[in-house]
Amino acid sequence: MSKNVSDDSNDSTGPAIDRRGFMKAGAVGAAAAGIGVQLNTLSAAEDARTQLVEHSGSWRPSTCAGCTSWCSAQILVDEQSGRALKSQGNRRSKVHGNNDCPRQDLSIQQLYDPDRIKQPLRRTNPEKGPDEDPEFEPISWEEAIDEIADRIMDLRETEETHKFMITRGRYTYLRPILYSHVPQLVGSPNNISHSAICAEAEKAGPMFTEGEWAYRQYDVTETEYLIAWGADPVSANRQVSHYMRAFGELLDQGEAAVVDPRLSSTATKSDEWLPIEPGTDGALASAIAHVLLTNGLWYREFVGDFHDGVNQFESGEEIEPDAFDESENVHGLVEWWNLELKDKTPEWAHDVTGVPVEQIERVAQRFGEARPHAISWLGGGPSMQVRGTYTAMAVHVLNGLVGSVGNRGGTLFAPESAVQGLPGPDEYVDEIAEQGLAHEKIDQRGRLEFPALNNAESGGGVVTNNAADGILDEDPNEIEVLISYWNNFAFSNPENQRWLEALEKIPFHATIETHPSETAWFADIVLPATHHQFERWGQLQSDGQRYRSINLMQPVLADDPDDPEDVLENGRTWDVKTDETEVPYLIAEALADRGFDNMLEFFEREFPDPETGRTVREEIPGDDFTAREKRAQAFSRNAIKIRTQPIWDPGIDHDLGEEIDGWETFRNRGIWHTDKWEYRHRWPSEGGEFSTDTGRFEFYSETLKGGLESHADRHDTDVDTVLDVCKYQARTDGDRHAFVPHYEEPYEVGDEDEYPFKFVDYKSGLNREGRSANCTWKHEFGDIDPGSEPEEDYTLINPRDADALGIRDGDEIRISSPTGEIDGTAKLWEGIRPGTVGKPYGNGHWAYGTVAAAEFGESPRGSHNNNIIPAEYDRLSGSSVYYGDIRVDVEKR
Ligand SMILES: Nc1nc2c(c(=O)[nH]1)N[C@H]1C(S)=C(S)[C@@H](COP(=O)(O)OP(=O)(O)OC[C@H]3O[C@@H](n4cnc5c(=O)[nH]c(N)nc54)[C@H](O)[C@@H]3O)O[C@H]1N2
Ligand SMILES: Nc1nc2c(c(=O)[nH]1)N[C@H]1C(S)=C(S)[C@@H](COP(=O)(O)OP(=O)(O)OC[C@H]3O[C@@H](n4cnc5c(=O)[nH]c(N)nc54)[C@H](O)[C@@H]3O)O[C@H]1N2
Ligand code: SF4
Ligand SMILES: [Mo]
Repeated sequence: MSKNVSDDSNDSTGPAIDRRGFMKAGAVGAAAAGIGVQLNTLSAAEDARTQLVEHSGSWRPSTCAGCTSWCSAQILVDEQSGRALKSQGNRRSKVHGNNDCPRQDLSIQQLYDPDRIKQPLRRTNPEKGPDEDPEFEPISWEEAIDEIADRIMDLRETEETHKFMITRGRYTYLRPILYSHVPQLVGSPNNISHSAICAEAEKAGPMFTEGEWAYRQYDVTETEYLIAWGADPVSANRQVSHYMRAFGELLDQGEAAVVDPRLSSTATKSDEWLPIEPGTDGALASAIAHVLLTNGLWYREFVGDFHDGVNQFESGEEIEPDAFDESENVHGLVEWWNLELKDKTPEWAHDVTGVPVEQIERVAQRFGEARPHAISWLGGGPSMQVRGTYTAMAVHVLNGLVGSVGNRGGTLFAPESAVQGLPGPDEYVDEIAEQGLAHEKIDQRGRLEFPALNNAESGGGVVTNNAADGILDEDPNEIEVLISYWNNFAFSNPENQRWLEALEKIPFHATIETHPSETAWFADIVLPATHHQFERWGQLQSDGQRYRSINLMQPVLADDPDDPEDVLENGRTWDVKTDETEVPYLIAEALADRGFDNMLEFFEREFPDPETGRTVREEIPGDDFTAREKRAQAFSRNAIKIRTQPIWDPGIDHDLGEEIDGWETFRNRGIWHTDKWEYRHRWPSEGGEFSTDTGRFEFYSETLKGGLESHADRHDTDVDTVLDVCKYQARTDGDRHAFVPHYEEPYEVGDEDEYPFKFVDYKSGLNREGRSANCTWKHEFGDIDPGSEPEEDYTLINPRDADALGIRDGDEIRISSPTGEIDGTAKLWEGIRPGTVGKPYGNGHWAYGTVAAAEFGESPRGSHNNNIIPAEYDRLSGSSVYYGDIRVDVEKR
């Protein structure tokens, strides 16, 4: 893949663009992007048009972060105009190859979106609120950075640096610089990520069984049976680009079942759909485990067997612990059976879940017969619920029973890769910062009611959404200066109304974004961000096909991405900068102007170019702002070279994967692969070890026990009190045992009589997390989601329920919960379980752009699910809750 060396690609960065403030940007459709790509290239292979265009273009690698698959991409850049024409999977990728998903094509619309923020803006209306037009005025980067530096200096001078806060959403692995180093050097513990509104509860499943706080990869091309629980891998979840294609192969050699109250895209292609009552997955999982054991379908090589080889698992019967010889791989099978499973028959589960007995038996039987090549695939649906940690355990533990953990055709983690951590700023932290850092965090993690047991550590994880309450209640303290980036917390958090109030309250807020989001609406300074896929340095990774690939993001629109000047001149559509690197570098220079130079010292000394050894100041001297801007870009490039150095520097030995002979080769490929995951290597019987407290796969979780006990000790109380305060039913003795995977009843918000339905939120196949709302194609092709139609924001209702309510197709309806109400349009559809209503996430923007909103700044397009989803938590993981627990009423308007 050679780099474009065309001479004339420098002179055009696009058509004449309205450079006024974003509030004034007019409505312009996709055509205004001025590019020749039509939607018939969506996800297409290299068709005639592409081939034609290729004559004048070159493919340049970068990475798509349209979802957490983080696919390696190759982008066709037209040499005449310097414009990106098309983006598709990087053919070098061993994870997904040339494949991508339809969302990748939307990235081009995002890049050239005429509603993007094009230059820094300053608020002139001092009042903040949804109805207050910010009246932004354009300012220069220098003015904007100065203003931020002044506000940080105010906090430094009064020694109140803990009143500084950073929020981040999506990221690249250059994230420590702005997210961790900046607050550490300024002196604030308040860096709040979006992780707990994303999928942390899901990680609790593998954590408290295998000791891995991580997502899995699934060996689908080798599997014989797959159960997907509230995950929709051909449309959402992770590594969609790979699974979309591999799903066909899976169906050739095996079977798939989907557990979901909604007929998802994956369910439409599967052998079985189990339309479960929301919030009851734990019951189904326990019943499947019950059938696996009573029918003798566990994988003996992994789990062990009875002394005499005779199966003693019988419904309702306890087992003597020493009747069973556990293998050295596992811990606590008999305890789990005795404490949870023995009475969890398919009949019992049918009453709880509504899934037919025969279907439960059949799916369990087929899953067990496929052992050890059988996958229990956990998504956010069953786990992002008030009692989701236990459901996550109940679902994931099935992989242990059938011996598919780390095994062929099972669930795998990622092999270790050769990237390295960035240098840390410890030596540059001064006394003022130290005292600021000693304060409690604004999300209150670690308090009795928020264990957030990331890696089984009390307060180890974030409680994203609770930071709004922390800000509003000034508990533990007031927040005076906020920098937010790559997130839209005013929209993306459940019961998001609280974030509107919190943002209203913060005296100074700067945000770094591509779009004029709801969050930006409350900002004092808006900084235009580079688009991650086309305009900046960064690194992400993909896991699949037993590999981890390390994927580079680079400013592909520039001819020489290594040259800061070229990147600044030609690599960007507008006057944009990179959140994670350039903005903090410029802030550091401005802080040094004001007498606080620790940050600049750190950036300059610790981030030399690893090839030349030069610091950014040696490379680009001078003190005018233009020199600073170039240094900021050089800093960005150095940071990514440092992060990836072991991959491309032949002087650094590793035996972790591919060998690459230099930076330029790596840059031109844009991707590096680990060696393949070795099956079974973590099994103690094969000389390995799990990362749990016992080193074994835990059916009885000593790891959770340890985490809970240390949290209880910290608060001078006992585990049962912790569980009670945190709204779990589990106790250290009794029916629902705290240390084994088990079923807990859904914790419901709202009274059943008043709110007879359950709400099913889901991700649209064209939602790029929250970021494609202003793409016309997202709306135009809305029928990609089963049950939906183009341009509409439908609420799915089962015809039986609609009939009882007198609601017909297309009727205007109102959906209310204890938290709020939203309007919708009814779509009668059999593919949603009776008693539930479904609605995709992502509509209801009143800002973000002229496509996303009905009238920008005035009225929403469609309606917003987070208005009716209450701010509840799975407190063991800190996660926000979207599923299973949300009761609503539906009426005709
Ligand atoms: N298309 C698309 N893909 C994406 C993203 C995107 O925005 N769009 N975002 C990415 C991100 S950031 C993440 S974190 C992942 C998350 O990916 P997933 O974990 O796969 O998705 P969620 O949206 O969390 O899960 C919602 C699913 O659970 C179902 N569901 C709801 N309630 C229940 C229940 O009680 N039980 C069961 N069994 N199912 C239930 C819903 O119908 C829906 O299918 O997706 C990534 N992939
Ligand atoms: N009801 C409901 N709520 C959800 C979800 C759901 O399924 N249902 N999904 C949840 C999940 S899984 C997640 S991960 C969160 C995501 O929520 P957040 O982390 O808040 O992120 P988004 O809403 O995706 O981010 C949007 C912001 O990023 C900016 N942006 C877009 N591209 C770029 C870029 O390249 N660089 C920079 N600097 N900014 C950019 C845009 O201006 C926009 O304001 O939402 C969660 N909220
Ligand atoms: S699966 Fe996600 S990361 Fe991959 S191409 Fe699609 S949107 Fe981009
Ligand atoms: Mo997410």
